[in-house]
Amino acid sequence: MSAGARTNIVFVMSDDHAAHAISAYGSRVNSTPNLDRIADNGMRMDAVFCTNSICSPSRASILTGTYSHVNGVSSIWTEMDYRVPTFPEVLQSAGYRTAMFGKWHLGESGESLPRGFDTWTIFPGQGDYVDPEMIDETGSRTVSGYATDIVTDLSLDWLDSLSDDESFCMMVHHKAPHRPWVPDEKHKHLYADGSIPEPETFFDDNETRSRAIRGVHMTIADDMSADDLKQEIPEHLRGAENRDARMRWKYQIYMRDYLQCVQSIDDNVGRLLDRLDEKGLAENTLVVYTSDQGFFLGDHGWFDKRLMYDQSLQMPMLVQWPAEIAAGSRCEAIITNVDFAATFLDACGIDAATTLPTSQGRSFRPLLRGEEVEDWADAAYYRYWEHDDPIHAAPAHYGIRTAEHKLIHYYGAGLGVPGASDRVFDEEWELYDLKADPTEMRNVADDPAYAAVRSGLESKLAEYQRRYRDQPYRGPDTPHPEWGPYDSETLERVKRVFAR
Ligand SMILES: [Ca+2]
Repeated sequence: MSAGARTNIVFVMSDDHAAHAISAYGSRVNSTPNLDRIADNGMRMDAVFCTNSICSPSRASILTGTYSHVNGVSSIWTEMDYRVPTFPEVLQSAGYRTAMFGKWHLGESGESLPRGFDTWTIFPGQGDYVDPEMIDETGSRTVSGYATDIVTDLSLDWLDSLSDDESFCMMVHHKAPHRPWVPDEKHKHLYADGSIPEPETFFDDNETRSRAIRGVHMTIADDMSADDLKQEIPEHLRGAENRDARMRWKYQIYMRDYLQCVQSIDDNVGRLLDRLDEKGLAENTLVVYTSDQGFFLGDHGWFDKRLMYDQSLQMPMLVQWPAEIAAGSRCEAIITNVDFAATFLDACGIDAATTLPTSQGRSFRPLLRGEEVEDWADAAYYRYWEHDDPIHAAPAHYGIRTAEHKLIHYYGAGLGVPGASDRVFDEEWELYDLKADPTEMRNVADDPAYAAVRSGLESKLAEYQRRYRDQPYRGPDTPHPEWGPYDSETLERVKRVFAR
């Protein structure tokens, strides 16, 4: 087959990069000219949502096209076990050259390592920013340099090794800008202290939210540690009376480091785009830039993710594919990470329904071409399983997001998921009117004026749970029927990590 006959895929995914730290999305805090190039060359997607806002589960959903309750990767303490297959396995069996570089975070036991790739080189676990250890099929080694550069170098070398007649799928997974936000030396002059605007919801008192949410350990003021900041908190900023000043001081350091990490991603995406241009591959290559989920950048006073509010729920998604996508286009259709696998196979001319029958997603290739799809989903279903983990204390919940509203049910139990606690909370609900209240400041779940809206959304939630074969909460003593028993080794590993 000659070059250009089949579509290539370059999938670049960072870790915890929120859309509101990309200038193509109107960022107030930074500028990302190379990421913006993808949007200018192609499409900015405005309503792409993760289905479980945390690293490992999002990655498993992307690879398999399934929800956490189907693929079994429900928390960061679960691993890929390939109970359902992945789209790279399908592409490889269809003759594609396939590669995976960077953050895997789906386990390093023999059973959980990458499959379906001709070659792979990954960080163990979360990976390190500087001189990281990396593993491949031959073992482990330390690689000198900065992680984002290294992952890009590996990717460029592999691209150069391909012959002209080979179609390929390359997954480029950056560690950045995940905690602990260690920038490259060459970006440390950027974002001078005090220069970064605070979000408008920075001092949200979360007054109308559920009790479980008011108890999360994700506040910049009280939960961001000296380790996170790489320095001690000064004496004059300690204590309850100095909370606001302490929060402002921490925010500047946190965001400076985070945005400096993002800047390295932007530089390196530029290198990758340049190479595709130089090699004449750009026209027929679907280039995707996304992140495994969003992140709170001081929004509502928080950092981290997990929750169903938009800053965490939304995945940035910029795509270029000149052969099919009009330059400078936009898409507002609701899409989830479960839809990626079917779409990528479709883009390569492969029918997902027959090759990846376990997929729960739907190809959005027609939307990339700018076509209207009359019966496209009008909501995204979400479920966070890692209930009340000892570090973040974020409650388990599920919910539904439409273009106008968001309904969330904090059902308050871990149901035996690895990493979840066995504390049971009261059941609580939240409802947000995204048109009247786009920053989700006012929970109207119990407002009589929204009774009909809530009832409609509860029906839609039930409909989507049936569609994706998930089960509603039936009490703390009724484990989810889809869960297989987790092996004792996994459970022991969870206990060891939390004991540290
Ligand atoms: Ca992540």
